[in-house]
Amino acid sequence: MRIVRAALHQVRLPLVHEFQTSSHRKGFLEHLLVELTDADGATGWGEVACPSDPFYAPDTVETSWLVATRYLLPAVVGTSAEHPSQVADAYARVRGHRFAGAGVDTAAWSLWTALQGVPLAQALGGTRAEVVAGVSLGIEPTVDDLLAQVQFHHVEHGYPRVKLKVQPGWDVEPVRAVRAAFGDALLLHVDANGAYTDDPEHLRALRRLDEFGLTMLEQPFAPRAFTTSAAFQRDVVTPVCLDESIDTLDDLRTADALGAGRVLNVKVSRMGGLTTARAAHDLAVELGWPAWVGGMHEFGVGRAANVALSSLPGFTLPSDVSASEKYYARDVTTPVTADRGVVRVAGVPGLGVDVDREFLLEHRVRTAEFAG
Ligand code: OSB
Ligand code: MG
Repeated sequence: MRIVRAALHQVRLPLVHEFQTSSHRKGFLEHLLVELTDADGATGWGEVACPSDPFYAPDTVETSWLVATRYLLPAVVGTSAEHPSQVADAYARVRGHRFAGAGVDTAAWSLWTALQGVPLAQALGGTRAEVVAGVSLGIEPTVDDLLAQVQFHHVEHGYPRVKLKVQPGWDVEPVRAVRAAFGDALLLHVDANGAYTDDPEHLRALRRLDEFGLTMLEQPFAPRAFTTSAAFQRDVVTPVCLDESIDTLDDLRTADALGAGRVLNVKVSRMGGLTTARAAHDLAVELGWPAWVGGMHEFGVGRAANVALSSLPGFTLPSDVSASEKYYARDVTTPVTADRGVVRVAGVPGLGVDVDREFLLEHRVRTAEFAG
């Protein structure tokens, strides 16, 4: 394929339910959509699912826009590639800024699979026709509000796995309440987004979570706190899952060597695209780490890529790929849907969803275009 044109669209969509993590609260999201066009006029889409603020990762909408418009898109326009995994070679000198790179890499995969006439999932090595999805629930104003959210998503919509955002002061109590109300059969885990430190009070609260049979404790400590995480993992039975700690394959090897965790959250955004996410899947299998696909509240473009990736055989735990409707009343693509927590993997060539260009343009904040 030869990439002759690229566009970057910043698009703002309202969220149906405000989402709060240990670091921020959001009522709408702005993501960037990358559109790559081949010499034959075919297009491929990718999503830069970065938060507005640098609280999850250093990346923000503004930094991703800057790096994509100044470095990534000018570098890829005019290049040819035999395979989508080669497209990132054009900007290999760029350090970090993986969210921006993820949008470009995903657009290259979706363009190439459309041109080849194969489903994205199949091209990635996927083997499943459907994937199991879980929901990620934010910090709520009260425990009762949280129980209502679990009731709605787990009981009424049938999502088999529930993940709760936690932070110091909102941890043992909400977990105990959810266990008491919904029982031990619920696949339950917590995600702290790195909000805990080795302060003895923090460690005491985290250790108390060990008694609730959680599937995992996701990212208790700061991204680079590998030795703190390793010391904690030696103390508890619950597996520590690493999210923010793992940007590269070397990070995963480091975590494995130190014993800093036992479960891997693979995110396309955090790892710079489908190419590295797929390689991380392979390495997790080799190292014996159970893995699953995480999300960043993606619009339909990134969500479809997450579903395709989730179909790989080493992703043995439910993914954060709930239906579009959990987040958006209307999406920029044909929606990703779930039936009792099961999402069907698209069997059509390319990404598997259609972009609604008219709706996208209605919600667009700005666009930059590149031709070569
Ligand atoms: O840590 O998994 C996370 C959303 C924004 C930032 C960080 C995270 C999340 C989620 C979202 O948990 C899960 C989803 O997209 O459904
Ligand atoms: Mg996480």
